[in-house]
Amino acid sequence: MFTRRTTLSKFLIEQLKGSKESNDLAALLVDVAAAIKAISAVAAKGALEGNTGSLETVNVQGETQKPLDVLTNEIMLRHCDWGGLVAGMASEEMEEPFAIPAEYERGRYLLLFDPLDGSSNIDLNVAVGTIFSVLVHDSAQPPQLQDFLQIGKKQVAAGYAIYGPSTLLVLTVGRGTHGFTLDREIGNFILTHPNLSVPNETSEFAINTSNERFWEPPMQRYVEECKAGKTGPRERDFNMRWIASMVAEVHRILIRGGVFMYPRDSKAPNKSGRLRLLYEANPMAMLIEQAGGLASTGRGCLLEKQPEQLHQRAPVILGSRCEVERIERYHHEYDKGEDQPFVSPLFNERSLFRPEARA
Ligand code: AFP
Repeated sequence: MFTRRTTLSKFLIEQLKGSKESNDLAALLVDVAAAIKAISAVAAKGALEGNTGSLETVNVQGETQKPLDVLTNEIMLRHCDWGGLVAGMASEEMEEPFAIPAEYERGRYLLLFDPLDGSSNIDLNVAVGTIFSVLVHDSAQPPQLQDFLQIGKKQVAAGYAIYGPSTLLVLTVGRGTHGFTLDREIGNFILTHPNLSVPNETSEFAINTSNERFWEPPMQRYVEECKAGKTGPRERDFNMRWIASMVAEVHRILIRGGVFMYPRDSKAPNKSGRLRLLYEANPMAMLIEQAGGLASTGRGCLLEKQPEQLHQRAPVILGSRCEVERIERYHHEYDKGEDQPFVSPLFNERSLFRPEARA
């Protein structure tokens, strides 16, 4: 049984054979996988190692840091800075890009990551993850901030780890999206979910509906229609999920389909969305599109959005193709003044909720 299993290293060597990206990319992804194993081990210790609760520090995003935010960031840096494979790194937890220490060689890749996505879930023992993206830096000079600001289409690899009942690493090097489960006894990631595929159709959506009043009308229209189910224009019932951990939402979509939305809203008018373009949106968009799904800002291809800042936020709508296309259409119709917002039957003329009906 063991001899037939495909390990991550074997898989990467085979996938990258003949590709423009050499064995260096495989070696970097193996370093990332080693960091993920270490993060999986510390996350699993939970309160035993004092890894719950909050610190008094605030990161560049203005969020209170958790002990594991700091520790996992350090783990990612230390596993990847020494091998002569990366030219520089950037993390959601650090204001500026990380320069490779002078004693180490620099390579041709830029590694960008969110070391612990969904960290507000840590104290609840709910699934969290690590998200990463790899870009190319073809220059002998150390990278400047500008070098990290590449569109998502330029990623040569992207992936995430999900720390749940088991630890999985899901990645793409531009040849499909594949999942590996960590065999803890042996210490290897084993290919268990080859060629993940997002179904075109779905009846499941994920969005934080507590923000509904801040959304734009096309998003309100889409969600109203889903909630109306069989009695609405969609003529079928939808189910909703919200885990508040993007890795867990994207993982569910890669396994059984669905649509995930963190759209533009007016809650914080100076930010265009909640999720970070370079550390969350772009890598997840690449994984979803490599699995046959679609990723959009609502008004265009997410992977073509030009980043202007390292910690820039972006609207994210991704998952099953038919739903993402529908949401894009609703934005389009709204922008052209051609939309027909849906009014739920619960609020129409015969509604029980009409004030006079309640009086
Ligand atoms: P944290 O990493 O700060 O916990 O944020 C997680 C996240 O960026 C993403 O994983 C979730 O989809 C989203 O935030 C949840 O946000 P809400 O606060 O709206 O639930």
